Amino acid sequence: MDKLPKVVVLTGAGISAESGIRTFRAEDGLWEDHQVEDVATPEGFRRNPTLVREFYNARRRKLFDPAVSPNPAHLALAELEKKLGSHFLLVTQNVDNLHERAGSKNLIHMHGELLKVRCVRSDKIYAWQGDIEQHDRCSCCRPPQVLRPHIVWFGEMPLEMDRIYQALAQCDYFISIGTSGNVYPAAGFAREAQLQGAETIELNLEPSLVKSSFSRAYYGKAGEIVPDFVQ
Ligand code: BJW
Repeated sequence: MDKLPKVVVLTGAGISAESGIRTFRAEDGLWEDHQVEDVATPEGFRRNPTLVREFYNARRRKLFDPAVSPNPAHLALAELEKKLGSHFLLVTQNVDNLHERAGSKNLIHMHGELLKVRCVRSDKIYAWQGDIEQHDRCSCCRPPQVLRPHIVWFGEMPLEMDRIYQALAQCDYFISIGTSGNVYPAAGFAREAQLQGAETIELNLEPSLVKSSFSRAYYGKAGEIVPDFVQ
């Protein structure tokens, strides 16, 4: 078992594109229809909670669309985890549930999850499948408090950073899939892993903004190049 390489995989919106989930920065991406500061910042939520709830409610509903399901890239990563066991860590920036539906277990959702909400006062997290309505409140506080999407917005600290940096420091391979390299700290992970001695590989539709952090790169659709690469 000790001879198995240690692998950290980072995924972004591109891995779910072929499953019917929109990316952020494409011409038909989510940010084309919305101002980032209106829907993905704590200030935006304070200004207009109804707009923000509706933005995430619509995206949560999409996860229950029968046409949305894991594609061969999600499935290939779940297979890789079966081979590598605890030597494998999957860090996703995605808030969808397609990695877990494909069977991935050792998984960190660093930007949160659509299927969770949390109390604005205590930070207690609740599983949530339907819409968040204006009247929905927590059951942890007296008086009950407002619930917000369990999503990491701009200016907020991404989740489980200590565990991620520890894995980056120890990995032999760092593989980045379907992310544009626009958003930090995730965009800095490849450089971090490279500085610590890992081989870094980019699998994406096109060169990302941080392409110089990778020693190898393969370009194409995730559903095609990821299964080929991890085999
Ligand atoms: C395909 C494909 C196919 C398509 N196959 N590929 C100035 C400098 C540096 C940093 C900052 C700065 N000013 C502010 C910051 C920090 C800020 C930041 O990075 N801002 C930048 C805009 C500059 N970051 C933060 O605020 C973060 N917090 C933070 O920094 O805390 C402090 C801290 C300090 C030190 C250590 C640690 C922490 C929080 C960021 C939260 C991001 N949140 C969002 C929205 C919420 C989630 C949601 O609503 O879903 O997360 S933003 C959005 O972008 C979302 C994504 O997870 C994230 C990344 O996007 P992603 O996945 O890369 O998608 P796209 O659309 O950009 O790219 C898709 C790619 O796929 C493309 O390349 C396509 O080509 C490709 N593709 N089809 C393969 N079929």
